[in-house]
Amino acid sequence: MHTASPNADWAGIFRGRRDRIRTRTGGGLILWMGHAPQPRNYAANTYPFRQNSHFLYVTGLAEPDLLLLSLPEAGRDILFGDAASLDDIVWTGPRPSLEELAAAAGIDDVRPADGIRAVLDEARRQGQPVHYLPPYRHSSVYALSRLLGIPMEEVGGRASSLLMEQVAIERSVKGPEEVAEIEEALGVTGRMHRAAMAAARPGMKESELAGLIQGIALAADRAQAYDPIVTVHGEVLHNHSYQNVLAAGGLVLNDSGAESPMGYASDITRTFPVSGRFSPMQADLYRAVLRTQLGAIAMIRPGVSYREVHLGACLVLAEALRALGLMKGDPAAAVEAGAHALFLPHGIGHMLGLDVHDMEDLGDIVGHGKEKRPGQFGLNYLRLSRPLEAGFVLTVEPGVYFIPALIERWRAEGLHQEFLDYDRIAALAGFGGIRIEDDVLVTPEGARVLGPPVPKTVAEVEEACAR
Ligand SMILES: [Mn+2]
Repeated sequence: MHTASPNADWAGIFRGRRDRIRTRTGGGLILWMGHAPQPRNYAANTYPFRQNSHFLYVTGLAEPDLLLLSLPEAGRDILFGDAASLDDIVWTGPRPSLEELAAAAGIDDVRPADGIRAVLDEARRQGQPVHYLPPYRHSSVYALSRLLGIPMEEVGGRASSLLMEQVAIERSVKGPEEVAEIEEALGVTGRMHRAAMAAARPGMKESELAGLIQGIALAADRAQAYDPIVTVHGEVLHNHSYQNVLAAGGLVLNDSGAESPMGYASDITRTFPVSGRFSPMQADLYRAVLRTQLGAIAMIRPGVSYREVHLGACLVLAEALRALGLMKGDPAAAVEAGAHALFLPHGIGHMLGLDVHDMEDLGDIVGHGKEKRPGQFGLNYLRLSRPLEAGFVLTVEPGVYFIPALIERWRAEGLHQEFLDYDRIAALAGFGGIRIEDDVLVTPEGARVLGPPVPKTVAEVEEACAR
């Protein structure tokens, strides 16, 4: 059971979420699939358990092997699960009863797990639709196939697009209790980032820094919201190996975040000098990224699309890179052509919530609505492009990367020569990458950067690295 934010009426909040989604889905049953434990190398040796985020959203229950059925009538939800056996209690200790779990989630009706088949069979006999979300774990595909009597290969395609849309709408706008969770997680995350800056030394391995920051989360009894990126090769966007040695004069990119007690993610990136002081070129490029990030945050308000924010930020970056002699020509024309994507091939950010890429399992409807994704290199990686609404929580994470393979390819193809100074760019091929990322709430007036401040200006970062 959860322990956070004791002042919030969580049972009422969960019931409200279920009722709104039920009403908007308009008839039929909704089958909410909780996660089963995931075996690692044999059945009893499992990965750390993480509940399905949608199930967490409508129940708050982080225990494995639970299913929830929302019936069409208002307020009627049934929690299915099995009480702990004596063996379970001997090996893993006493657990809250299903009745206690249900009460914490605002559910009145609790039944044994095998009782769900009868309810579903009856619904199908009456011709009622059963809505469910697209599963992304094989165990859920298998369970849905058995429960609904449909072949496994058809389970994904028969997921309810109506339910997907309604869940996306409901989960996109964060309530104050959710923002509080994210900010709570950011408290731990801020400590992780400060510790990495203070501890980095030439000769250390990336794994030592990665262990240090994960230890801070573990000591606070928190999971990582995702595998942290702690690397001297910041230009590898999702680099998950920790084998390199920190070299004097180099940079470290740290993209890491803890989860809150209720499972909300935080997602912060900072880039800092191994030796504690940026070189002049590092400082120039760092300031270019920072100006881009602050420019993007200043553009955020309800009604503006995140695609506009992305393109506006790219223009700030192109202007800064032209001032540094890496780009040339008209910055607006360069951005329109997509030339800046050599340095920034990803989107400016994504939704954040119970998932670090919130609801990415629901596909493009979350970030793009009914619009099609753009095809241009760079723009095609946008995770979020749709108009913003108050209550959205987003990451704002521009970067500058020198990706040798990409530079070589573009240069060989003569791509965007009128906007790129390839000689100067090639000279920086071993530079690595810089990214600066914060988590931001869209407010009625604009935007608020969430959580306690993490060192961000050149002076603040060097101060935090001081020894
Ligand atoms: Mn991110």
